[in-house]
Amino acid sequence: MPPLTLYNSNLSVPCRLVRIVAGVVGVDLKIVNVVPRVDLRTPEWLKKNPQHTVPVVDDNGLWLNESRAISMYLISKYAKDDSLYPKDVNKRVLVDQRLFFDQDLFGRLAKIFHPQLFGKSFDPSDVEKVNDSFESLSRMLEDKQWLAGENITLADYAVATSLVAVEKTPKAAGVDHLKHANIKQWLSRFEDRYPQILEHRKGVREALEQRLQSMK
Ligand SMILES: N[C@@H](CCC(=O)N[C@@H](CS)C(=O)NCC(=O)O)C(=O)O
Repeated sequence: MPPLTLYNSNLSVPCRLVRIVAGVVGVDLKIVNVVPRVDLRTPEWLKKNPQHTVPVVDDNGLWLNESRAISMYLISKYAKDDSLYPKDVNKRVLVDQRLFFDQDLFGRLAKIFHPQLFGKSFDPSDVEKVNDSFESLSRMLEDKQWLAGENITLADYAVATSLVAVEKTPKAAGVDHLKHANIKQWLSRFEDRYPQILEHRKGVREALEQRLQSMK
């Protein structure tokens, strides 16, 4: 199978999810780094991805965007079984429910980390919204090993990856998901199962440092 192409930014947490899921299901990715706000706004690119965001995946002419949708696709098409994203709709809906939560969680985190990339400051009231999401996440994990059902699923990969974005939040915001014992224990269980997440955390930290240096 020829490799799929991922249009990527090392600073992008959604790109990390696609790289993680591809690795877990055994799909080779050719990674092409782009600067989305510059490269993806040409008329040609906007036909491929009207949202001008990374990640974008080209699977031999099939153009995909939205990290969670790409992940569902990679698992449905290439995984050896359906454990990460079950075919049984009664199980799948639990994963979907968490993935929609995850999309919202990432959006809330973005309101804290995004302004600094453009030399602006975050609005403190947005930190409260992130903390509200952490409280919800903690309740979801009460007496649970994993986020959706008995086994690790795409929901765990997606939320654990979104939490990598905490690395991008300014220290002054005081964003700390590890204050919640349920989140801390689940994340440590996740890291035991998937230690590569630590490399992605480091990669995002380094990409952020480079970006902030380049703005000086
Ligand atoms: N919901 C999207 C979010 C993607 C996203 O926000 N990508 C950012 C980088 S993390 C981007 O490409 N921004 C450039 C832009 O919006 O022009 C996903 O999960 O793929």
